[in-house]
Order: sequence, then structure tokens, then C-alpha cells
Amino acid sequence: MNRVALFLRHFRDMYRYYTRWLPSVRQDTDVFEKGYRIVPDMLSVEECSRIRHDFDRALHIELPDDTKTGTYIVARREAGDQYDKHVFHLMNYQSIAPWIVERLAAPIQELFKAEVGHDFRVNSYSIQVDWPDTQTKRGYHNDSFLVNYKAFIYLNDVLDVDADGPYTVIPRSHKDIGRKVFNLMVNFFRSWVPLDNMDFLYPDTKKHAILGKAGTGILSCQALAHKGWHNHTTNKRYVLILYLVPATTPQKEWKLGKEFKLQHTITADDAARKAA
Ligand SMILES: O=C(O)CCC(=O)C(=O)O
Ligand SMILES: [Fe+2]
Repeated sequence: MNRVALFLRHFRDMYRYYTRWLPSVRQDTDVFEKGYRIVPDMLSVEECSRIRHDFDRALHIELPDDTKTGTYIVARREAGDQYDKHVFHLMNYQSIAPWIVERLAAPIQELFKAEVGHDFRVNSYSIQVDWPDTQTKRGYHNDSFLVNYKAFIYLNDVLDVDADGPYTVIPRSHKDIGRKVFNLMVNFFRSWVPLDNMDFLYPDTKKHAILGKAGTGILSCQALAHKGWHNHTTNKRYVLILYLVPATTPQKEWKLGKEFKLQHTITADDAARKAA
């Protein structure tokens, strides 16, 4: 889609989000009030370690066969933009680890029902890993202007802002209108940035960087201005991401980022070095 059409579509989506979606959701919850809710101990330390191990094996030893499983690894550095050169995603993890659906689908769907007041389905599970990166992390953004929720579960301890590079949000920004319209309009004239960047009017002084032990869950409205902390200096961070869609959305193949699919395994050194 060309940039003008995309710009117009974002405006339409934003209009629908504010006029139809937000008035329809439960209003007395954290996800409405702040845009996110923390849920401790969603996974055990052993479960986190098992998922980290599956990721490491897939990235370094044997890539999943996506023709059989639909599971593949996206290397953000293949996207050809200036962002996230140290970030890797193992997509559709549930196809090689069906236990994760048994373990998390029902509780997460219940939590979102209670927070938002609508029925959701977990559409896909992915593992994101960030190597330390102080140069290329994408700044504040929205993940589109549609109804968009994710659950994140930290798979290792994320206890220090600079050392661990946490998921970082501007609380309550999912209800802003003016700042978002301003960013969208400015981005239209900055052809080198994605239209959903939120680079302006959201200073880090207003941030909440979400820290937590391995197993900590974050229920997040992706209309928040959010980012992975950009000054991530020391420890690799593993996160399980659950993509939620309204329960009425038809199930279809989940191919997000497949055009940037890794074709061969890489070493940890390579993942860290190329990202610099
Ligand atoms: O924690 C991060 O790295 C940010 C992730 C993000 O922006 C997303 O999943 O939409
Ligand atoms: Fe995002």
C-alpha cells in the first residue's frame, strides 16, 4: 500500500478506535486506566528456561522447518531499515511447542476478558530475543492504530533498566488523541520513518520501564506509546509475546515478518556483532 493510502487508513483506524472501540471497553481496570497490567508468575522459572532453550536451539543449532510447522525466525536486521539490528523473533512457537497453548491460552483470554470486557483469542505465540543494543532500538511507537493487544511474559529476570532493556511505556498514552495525530501528520513528511512512530511529545521523563522477574506477565494495549528500552547495555533479554485478536476474527495463517526470515542458523557472536 502506498504511503498516502496507508496514512488515510491509519486515520480511519484511529477514528474508529476512539469513537467505537474505547467507549465499548471496561473502564474500571488497569488496562483501561494505564494501558497495561502486570501479572506476576505467569510461568515458572523452569518453563521460562525451557522456552529460552528452544529459542537458542532454533537460532544456533537447527532452524525449524517452516514448511512443516509454520515456525520461522525473523531477523529484524534483514528488514533493511535503521531499527532493531539485535532483535530476533521465533514466530509461531506454538507449532513446535503445543504445550504453551494448553498452559496459557485460557488464562490469558480470561485475563483480557476481565480487563477489557471483550472476548479475545490468542492468535500466535512468538519468542523475542534482544541482544544488548544502545544504537538501533526503535523508539516509541504504536503497533498500528487498530484494536491491538499483546501479552508479554519475561523469560529471564529484567530487573535493571539499562542492563536489561525492559519493555517501556508511556502510561495512559493509549487514550491520547492530539499527540498521536500530531505524530502521524509529522511522520507523513518524514518518508524514512514508519507512520506509526511516536517520536514527538513522549519524553522518557514520562516513561514507565516495566521490570520483573522471569515469568512476569504484562497485559498491554499496543495503542500505548511503547518501546524496548533503547539504552540496553548488558544482558540478553528473552520475552514470550502472545498476539491477541478479537475472538470473532477468522483464523488465518500467521506470517508476520516472514519476508525477513532467517535462512541459516547463526552464532550468538554473529547476532551480537552484526547488530552493532
Ligand atoms: O520490548 C520491546 O522490545 C518492544 C516490543 C514491541 O514494540 C512490540 O512487541 O510491539
Ligand atoms: Fe511495538
